[in-house]
Amino acid sequence: MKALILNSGLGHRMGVLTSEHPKCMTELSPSQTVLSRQLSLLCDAGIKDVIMTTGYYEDVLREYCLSLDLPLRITFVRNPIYDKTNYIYSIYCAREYLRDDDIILMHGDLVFENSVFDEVMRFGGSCMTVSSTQSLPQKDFKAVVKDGKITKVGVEFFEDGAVAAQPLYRMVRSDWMVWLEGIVEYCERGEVKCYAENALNEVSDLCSVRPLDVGGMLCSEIDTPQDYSVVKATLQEIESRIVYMCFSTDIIHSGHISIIRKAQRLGKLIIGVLSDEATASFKHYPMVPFEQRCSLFENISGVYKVVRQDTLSYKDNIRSLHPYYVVHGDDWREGFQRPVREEVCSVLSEYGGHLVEFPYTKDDALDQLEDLYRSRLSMPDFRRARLSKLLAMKGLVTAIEAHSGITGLIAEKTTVLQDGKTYQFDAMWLSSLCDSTAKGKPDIELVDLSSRLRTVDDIMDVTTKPIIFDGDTGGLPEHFTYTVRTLERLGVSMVIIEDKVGLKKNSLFGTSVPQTQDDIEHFCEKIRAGKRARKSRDFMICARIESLILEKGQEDAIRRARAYVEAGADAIMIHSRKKEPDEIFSFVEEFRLQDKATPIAVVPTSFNTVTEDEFKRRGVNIVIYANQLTRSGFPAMQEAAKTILRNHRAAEADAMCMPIKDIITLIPEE
Ligand code: SPV
Ligand code: MG
Repeated sequence: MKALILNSGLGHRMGVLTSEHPKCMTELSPSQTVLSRQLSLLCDAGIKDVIMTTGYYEDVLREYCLSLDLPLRITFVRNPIYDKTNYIYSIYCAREYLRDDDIILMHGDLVFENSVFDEVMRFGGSCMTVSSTQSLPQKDFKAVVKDGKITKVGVEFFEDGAVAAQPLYRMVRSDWMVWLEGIVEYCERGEVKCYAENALNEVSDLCSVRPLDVGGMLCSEIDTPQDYSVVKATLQEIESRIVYMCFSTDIIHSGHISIIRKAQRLGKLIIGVLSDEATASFKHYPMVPFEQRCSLFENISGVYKVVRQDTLSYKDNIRSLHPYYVVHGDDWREGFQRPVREEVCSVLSEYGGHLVEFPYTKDDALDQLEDLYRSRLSMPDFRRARLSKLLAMKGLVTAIEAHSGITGLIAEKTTVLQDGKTYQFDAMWLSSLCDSTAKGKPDIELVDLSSRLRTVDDIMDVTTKPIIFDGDTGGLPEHFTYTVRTLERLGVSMVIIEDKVGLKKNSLFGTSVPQTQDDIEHFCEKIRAGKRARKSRDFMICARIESLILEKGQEDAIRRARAYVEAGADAIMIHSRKKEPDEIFSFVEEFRLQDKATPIAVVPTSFNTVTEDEFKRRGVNIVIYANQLTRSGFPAMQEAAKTILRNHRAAEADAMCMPIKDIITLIPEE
């Protein structure tokens, strides 16, 4: 594609503005003229060849073009009788350069906003820009449109079907050749003072030039000083429009750069960088920390500003920045981001902002990098370290029990979008109760460590989230040291051991079964042994206090908590089987009087009405949903089994089952 820019004319209606140079060199801003703007747009669109007709102040024009130092091959073609002819003759002079390609034709005094040019470049076929929202100008071009095609262009057409038109054309070669031959004929019979469009009008039935309606967008010729001041002010307003995009990516690739470049063409680009927390909530823990992700974007030329976006929802940033445009790839029309998009549209509509969506380009190289990163997430060192990072980042983390590969996948993948935020569990709880139950065994430390580790391995095989391991009593201190090393090596983030000895029973039995609490010093010794065995700083040992379960009172619980922290516990867990959360709240309150830092874990199985927000407010850091998948899954299975038995066939159980198609596609093959 070549560009043809017509710059031969005198521009006499501009007065002093054109007394020393051609009209196209009129300044639009201290750093831009009409011509430099046109040429940069051509460069951005990847056009390399420009044919420029010259005449008036030709030397000044040539020198100016060279000084711009743009990556363009400009062929200057002089119209020797520019002062006696119209541009039809300039095109005639340049005809030999114009026969071999599609042509973008523009008058040298035409100023159009970037989006107009983008649409011209995107147009399939030949077109001329028109504006259906503009009233018909008295002196300027009108195009007459019939059956979607332009039949005539000129200043004299006020008839039905006429629309205001601007001399910016995209001409595919075959259509252009028809017009060019018309121009040649006109000029060779001496008709050199009319518009080139007169020649087009005679052959318009032999080519197909369609109107490209640019509505109210800026696309104007500058003929007079009045035009000049209006266009200049409009352009300034357009270029100061705020454009907003948000990114959560760790890696910037060519697809991002390309959409950023497109967004920059719409105005001043502000980039929102999604906070670590928001990113982790819907994707995965960011590989590159927030500050570094910000500086990635700050270092892209032409990015006006980088701001933080705290939620997946754009609402707050849109309300504070008031962008004229929000830009996004069109991939968010479907999937979990769809409600986010809908909210963006509704917030923008509050003040007349616009959403611009560019086609999403799938990038295989990026997908591979993401896969690589995802696989690293599951590597022991990465996975293990993530729990302490999440604790530091979020203040409160949630864990749900997992006892198999499939429950691990549920813990890993279940996502809920609510009020513009995405919610996921942060971690998995390797419950002794659920692991034993899945194996049909009682929760009495009967399932040995090797078997429990097999479950850990099954889960780790298909997930990336951090794991909190229910270590029961931890066994003898001498054994616990090995457990710590093994778990740590596997990539488990935390082991929780409870201060009980003898035959361990599940805490929720409370005092209805004999259970013995360890003595403080003995349990502290176990903690110390575990801490000595630990190799990495990010593996945590959490001491679980059973005083409330065994009705020993808060004082005992607090005394133990302090002793365990003193012995090196990285976190404490306080357990209760009361329906009301009061004893938990009162323990947390008292513990926090002296210790603000040590993370506190709770297992709200019985005191299940307390929300995560309330726990967080009261100083809790880890909420473990210890058995809900097991308790919901098994009754459903039992019911299906009973239904088959009752009916002596499976048909009646079908409604309670996942369709076969879904179950076989539930788990991806890679
Ligand atoms: C488990 O899930 O195995 C626990 C928590 O230890 S609880 O069942 O409440 O004791
Ligand atoms: Mg347990």
